[in-house]
Amino acid sequence: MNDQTSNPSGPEPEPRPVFEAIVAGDQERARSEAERALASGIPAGRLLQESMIPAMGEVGRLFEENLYFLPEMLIAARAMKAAMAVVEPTLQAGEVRSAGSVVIGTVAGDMHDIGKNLVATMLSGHGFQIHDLGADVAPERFVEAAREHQADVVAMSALLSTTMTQMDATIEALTAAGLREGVKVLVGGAPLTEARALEMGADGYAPDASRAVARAAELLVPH
Ligand code: B1M
Repeated sequence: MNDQTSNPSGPEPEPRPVFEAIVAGDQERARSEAERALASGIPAGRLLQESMIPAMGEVGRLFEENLYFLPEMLIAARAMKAAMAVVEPTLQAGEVRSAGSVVIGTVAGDMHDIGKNLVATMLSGHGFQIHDLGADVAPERFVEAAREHQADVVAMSALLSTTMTQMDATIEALTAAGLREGVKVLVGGAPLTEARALEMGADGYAPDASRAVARAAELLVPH
């Protein structure tokens, strides 16, 4: 793989080894360096924010500049998932009360699931009961699961500008099924904005996983 792992967009990420292992797509090293970082006392949240998420940003930059192609992006995503598996238990170790039932998925046509998984993990760590439908989830599947699990929140992720419209389609499908009044719709993902979320009729938008938790909690407070 290409060794273009510089990070021109800011200070050096800390700890550097996890960043480098993910960008290089080295699954085993990503896992062991993440374990080493946690064992050395670096908090999981910091590892995630300062090393792991910036690594995926760097992979995106390399892809945009034609230095990485689809296979490299895929291999880096696997390394990210290996490091995620190490930090997840720590992120999940939150409160245990049930904060509400959430059906979550990445919308139809979209295979990006790392951000969605992170949102699901953080929600779970804050006591939400998670029903994760995975990636490439059709509107009808969201509807079915919302009904089956009596969801309080339907949470959708999209990473492609082309798949964002599937969120509109899912909200329409929830309305057509008579479920829209009873659920809150929370959306997020890189191409989304607050304005776009409002336009599609979502109840909430969050730019990252921790704000998704805060937003989900706010949405469920009776007004
Ligand atoms: Co693709 N991809 N990808 N990709 N990929 C992006 C998204 C892209 C920005 C890269 C680039 O060009 N710079 C670009 C999209 C451009 C656009 O539409 N605007 C892109 C493209 C073009 C593509 C393909 C079309 C490439 C091709 O085939 N030619 C293709 C599409 C496949 C498909 O889905 N149908 C494709 C494929 C892939 C892989 C499969 C190889 C792989 C995904 C593997 C996987 O997820 N299992 C992949 C990857 C890894 C990326 C990048 C490099 C990293 C994404 C990621 O995991 N980020 C990405 C570049 C980038 O993001 N800079 C890129 C880390 C993750 C923690 O962040 O997902 O943003 P993110 O989630 C954040 C927030 O967005 C938010 O919180 C999360 C945590 O903070 N959030 C929510 C997310 N969901 C939320 C939901 C919420 C609230 C907040 O509430 C419910």
